[in-house]
Amino acid sequence: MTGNSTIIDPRDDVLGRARVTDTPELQAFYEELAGRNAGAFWKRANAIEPWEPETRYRPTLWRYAEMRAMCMRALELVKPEEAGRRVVTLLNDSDAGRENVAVCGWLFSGMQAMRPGEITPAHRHTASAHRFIMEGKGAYTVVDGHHITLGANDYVLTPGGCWHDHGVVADGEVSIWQDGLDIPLMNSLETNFYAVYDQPAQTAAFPTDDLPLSYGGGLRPEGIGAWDKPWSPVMVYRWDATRDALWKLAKVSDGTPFDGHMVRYSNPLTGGWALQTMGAHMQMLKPGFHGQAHRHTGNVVYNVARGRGYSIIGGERFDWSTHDIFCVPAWTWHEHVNLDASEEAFLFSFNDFPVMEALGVRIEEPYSENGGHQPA
Ligand code: GTQ
Repeated sequence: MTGNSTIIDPRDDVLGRARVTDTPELQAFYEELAGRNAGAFWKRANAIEPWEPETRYRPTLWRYAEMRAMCMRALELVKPEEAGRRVVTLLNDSDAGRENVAVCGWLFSGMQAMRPGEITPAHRHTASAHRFIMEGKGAYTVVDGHHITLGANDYVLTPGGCWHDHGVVADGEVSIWQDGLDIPLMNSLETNFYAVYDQPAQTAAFPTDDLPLSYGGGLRPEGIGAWDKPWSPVMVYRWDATRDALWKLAKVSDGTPFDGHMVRYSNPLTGGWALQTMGAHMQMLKPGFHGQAHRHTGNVVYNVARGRGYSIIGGERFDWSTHDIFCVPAWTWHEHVNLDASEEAFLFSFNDFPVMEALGVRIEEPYSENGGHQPA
């Protein structure tokens, strides 16, 4: 934010916007106010109440080849039982990102790496987590006693307050996940509690994969007791089923001009988001797809599930390929392009839209000029 009493935005030159010119008397007054833990609102009014959202975050991209190498270094250098979680944090390329430990806006993200036979000790926190599995074999997570197996491109929930520990079976392969958490939101709200479990790992209290097998097919099981949690009982959404759903959708629909074909990882009991604070999507861009630009409130972090292309974010081009990660900050124009002429591109993404919706501030605008495309 820039605090300034001089007019910068020409739109501010109207009644109802702060237009006070500094004088020596005012300067002295401002100093007196500052000495009393107070300030003159008009001095910063136009920055405190901008005409439209002004994000402090920048579009940022992390190349998988580089970040994967960083994860491998972390594997060599620290043990998960010492580190708690062996996570390489993704920090937005901005002061706000570094200060708030945010990938973008209200969202934290990190890349978690585990070797076969390793476990990440059980703990819980108020912050919710969800994860997108980038590579590996034999990974699993245990959430409140539910043992969930994980494969590449699966999406899994760890709702706030649930005990969770993770691991990779001894005959598995090194696994790398992208974690998303609402830590910046919980810390801003000053509501984040943390606790460690009294054993390193939970004992499974239910049959393996009981929740996805019970609730995963869009058919709701009868007679096994009501699900009374505010998150989706599916818990894990499999890549094959997600990709097939998009292929089927493309047979009967043209998709959307901005996002191509897109599915939400939803709570089948409500049709809403799978978690209360964070949402997630998988979208498919057909070969040669060039989406139109739009912008919206809320922040989005993308993981290229498969393919190659680019996105223009705030007028800047970011080329991407499989498992690159990039973010689109709030109210920033963006459009996606699949550069492959014969293969679909798949973009996984997670967002803070549930928060925007709960507060009635989910707002979207299409880019109306130039056929819907930002200037190159
Ligand atoms: O697995 O709960 O990437 O607590 C960062 C903090 C993952 C987790 C992260 C966490 C977790």
